Amino acid sequence: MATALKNLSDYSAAQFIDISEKKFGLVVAEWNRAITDVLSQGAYETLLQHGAKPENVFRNTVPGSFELTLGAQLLAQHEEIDAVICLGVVIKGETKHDDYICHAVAQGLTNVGLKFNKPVIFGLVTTNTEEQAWDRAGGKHGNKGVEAAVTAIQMLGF
Ligand code: DLZ
Repeated sequence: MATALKNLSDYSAAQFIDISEKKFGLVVAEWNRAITDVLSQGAYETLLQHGAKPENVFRNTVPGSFELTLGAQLLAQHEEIDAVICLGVVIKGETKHDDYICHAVAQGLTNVGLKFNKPVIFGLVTTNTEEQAWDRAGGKHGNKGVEAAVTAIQMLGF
C-alpha cells in the first residue's frame, strides 16, 4: 500500500477516492448467516456504489467468526488484493465464548493488516441479542457491512 504524504487541505472522504481499479476481498462468517448475508450485501453494494467493479470484489465464507482471521490472511497474502473486509456476528450466550472470539478476531485482524500492510477491516457485530444484531444489519442502527466497506475505501485513500 503506497502512502502519499498529505497536507491539511487534503480531504479524503470515501466518495472522492478512486477505487475503480481496486480489488477487495470479503470474508463472511456463516454463523448467524441470515444476518451476515445482509452485512455482506451491504458491503458489496457500497463498494459498487463507490466505483468498484463487480469482478474486482471477491467473496469467501468461513464457518464462524473465529475463522475470519485466517480467511483474511489467505486473501490478504494475494498481492493484487488491496483491502480485506471481514464480516461476522457474535451474539452473547451463556458462556464467555463471545469474549474469546471477539478478542481473538480483533487481535488477529490487526495482525494481518500490519503483516501485509493493507487495510483489513473489522466488521464484526457483537451484541447481547439477535435483535440488536439485526438493528445493525439494515435496522435502526444502519448496516455494519456498509460501514466496513466505507472504512476500507477511506483507508485506501490514506
Ligand atoms: C462456537 C460459536 C459460538 C458459540 N457462537 C458464535 C457466534 O455467535 N458467532 C460466530 O460467528 N461464531 C460462533 N461460533 C463459532 C466460532 O466462531 C468458530 O467457528 C468455532 O469455534 C470453530 O473454530
